[in-house]
Amino acid sequence: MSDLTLIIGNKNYSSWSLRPWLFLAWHDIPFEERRISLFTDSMERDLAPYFSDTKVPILLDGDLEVWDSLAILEYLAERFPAYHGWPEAQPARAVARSVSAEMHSSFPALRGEMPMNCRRRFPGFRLSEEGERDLKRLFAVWRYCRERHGHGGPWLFGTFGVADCMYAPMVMRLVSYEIELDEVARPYVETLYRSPAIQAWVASGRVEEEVIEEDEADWPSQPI
Ligand SMILES: N[C@@H](CCC(=O)N[C@@H](CS)C(=O)NCC(=O)O)C(=O)O
Repeated sequence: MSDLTLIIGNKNYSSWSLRPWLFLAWHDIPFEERRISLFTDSMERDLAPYFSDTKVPILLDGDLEVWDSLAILEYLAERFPAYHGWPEAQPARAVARSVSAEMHSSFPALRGEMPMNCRRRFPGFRLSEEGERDLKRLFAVWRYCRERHGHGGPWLFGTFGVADCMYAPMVMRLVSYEIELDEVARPYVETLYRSPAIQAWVASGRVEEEVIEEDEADWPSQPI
């Protein structure tokens, strides 16, 4: 049994929260979900008891606090080894760590221009030149993983793992902003987006009422 609590932000917007939430939900690991409303008057008060500098996600495991989405996923992979968060083969594991770290530290234009927004669609959306460069790199990363390490299943490293959780918010963005996909990205995006865990997240995001203006892209949109 586990005694886990995951503190997350608004499901519509909080891309960082989605990553560890997905690992827990995917594997049916029991956890308490505590949602705080980002960038509201209550946020500072709600997060004050924690060391994580007023940011989510935060994982509580008994007395232990773990913060930062990648660190939480690392912890969950260790805590639940049966789920093989990282690939078993060392070369694949090294690449999975590389692409997860790259997701954590890179793709600034895609993040900035396409904030995660699960409940809206942005028909005709256009990226800047920097955004297009990031997108090309994203597709190259997925192709590299799928072609070299993706045998045995539809996920980046064959079976579902930490790298898929790290890239899940990108999948959400590609769907919301109706980005044209190549032949590797298309089945990957469809498989992840249609999964019950992601659909449950989207359903919760849809009924949230808060609007965070700075996370609303400057492009005409419509509800899903
Ligand atoms: N690197 C951190 C980033 C966490 C982060 O920036 N979370 C956002 C919500 S998605 C947040 O809490 N923002 C509040 C703030 O910046 O004050 C992680 O991966 O967990």
